[in-house]
Amino acid sequence: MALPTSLTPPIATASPTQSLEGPEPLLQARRLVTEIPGPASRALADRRRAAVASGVGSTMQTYARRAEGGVIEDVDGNVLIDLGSGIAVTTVGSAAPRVVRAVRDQAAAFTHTCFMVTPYEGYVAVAEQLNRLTPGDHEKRSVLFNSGAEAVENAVKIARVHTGRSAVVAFDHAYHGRTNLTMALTAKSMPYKHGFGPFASEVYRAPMSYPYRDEPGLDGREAAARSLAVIDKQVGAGNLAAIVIEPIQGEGGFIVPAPGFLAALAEWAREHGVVFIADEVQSGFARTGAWFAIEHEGVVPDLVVSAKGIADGLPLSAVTGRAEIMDAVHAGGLGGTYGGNPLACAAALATIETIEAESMVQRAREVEALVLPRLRSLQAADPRIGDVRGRGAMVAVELVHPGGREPDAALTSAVAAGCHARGVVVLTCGTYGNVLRLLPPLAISDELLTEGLDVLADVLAELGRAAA
Ligand code: PLZ
Repeated sequence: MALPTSLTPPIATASPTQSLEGPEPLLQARRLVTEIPGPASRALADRRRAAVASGVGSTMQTYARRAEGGVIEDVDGNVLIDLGSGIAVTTVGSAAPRVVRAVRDQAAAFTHTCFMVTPYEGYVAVAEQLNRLTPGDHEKRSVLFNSGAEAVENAVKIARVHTGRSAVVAFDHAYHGRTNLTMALTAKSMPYKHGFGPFASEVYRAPMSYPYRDEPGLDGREAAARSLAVIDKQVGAGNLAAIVIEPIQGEGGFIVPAPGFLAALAEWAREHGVVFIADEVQSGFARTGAWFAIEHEGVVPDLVVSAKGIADGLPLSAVTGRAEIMDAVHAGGLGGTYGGNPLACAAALATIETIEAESMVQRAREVEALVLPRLRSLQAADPRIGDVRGRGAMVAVELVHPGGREPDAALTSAVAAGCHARGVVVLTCGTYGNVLRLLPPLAISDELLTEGLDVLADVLAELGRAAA
């Protein structure tokens, strides 16, 4: 039955005179003109309740109107400092000028033909760039998909065909997506897996190196030996197609493994013909001060999974890897209607150009140099900050009850809510819900970054006084 048109909410469209570049650049400054969320956001929240499935959550209840550089403007005219990048996606800044131009031009040329029907250059060019940028100078191939989960799932498919084996190992605290296979790879039950089983079989879990929570002094090699003992006894190398690991874990808590952990796993995988898959969906694409986070550990993975930061928000993901592994798959075995959509490819090429032209890998290191010392100085005076960790523009604080390491999820939620109310977008994560993570766009200014950290410090201080 068709809806009576009078009940259909109006759909906002840009007026034909409005420039696609936006009316004027968004002023890069925090500005609060209403409470957060304001009345226009609350009205949208009411519409949402009646229209959108309640299983989808949102960190903030304020609705975006524009975003650019280091800020997000909401529908009430508030301008928020963005320390989340839409979960590590708008690394070059939302609506980055090169991306806007490339997508506009591509949309005018063609929006879709399907690479499996009538291929086009953009897809090939993105594959060439990924083959160039991912670690290692061996011969590589790439294949493109839409989401991070889809790419992880395909990396596993490729590893299985190549090895003729079926088992896959993932790690404690891992996050790899919400599809059936990637739910199985993901560690945390609530909210990602709860009630959604049965899950894919032949997925095994190994201990992660988690320096803050491991026995003190356990080094990377020892942590790897602990994992490999589990893998050896519970799976057996001869049955194992792949090890899938985030070089810095994202949703699980921004866990940076002890130095040497990844290298020892990769070495063992090579010895046993196991495909080593780096899930760089969150940590990749300049985010950590290298093109890929695993470079910090000097490890060359067999397959690399990219998504998020690859295309400034257009849905695109990829698997890149050794030619002999990638090309083991039979003709027609990989694909999908939208994989490597031309708009997303145009955005990816413009994103890569922006990262290189604006030295954003270096910029991520500058962000680290600004943020980490500030967080460490907060930690020195605040026993609730148990750990400060991360690389580049992927850094976090782990909040605990003073005097031990017991996670304080309630405090973490309160700090995030306090930042949100003051117009700073921060995210939380962690198996125990007690990690406050910062993922600013690399287009953010030092001033905005500093102001965001000032707000975080104020919120922590206020909550401390309230508890005392
Ligand atoms: N691998 C390492 O971080 C996505 C998920 C947020 P998709 N992380 C954000 C949520 O609650 O859904 C992610 C990741 C790593 C894979 C994925 C999955 O990427 O593009 O969300 O499918």
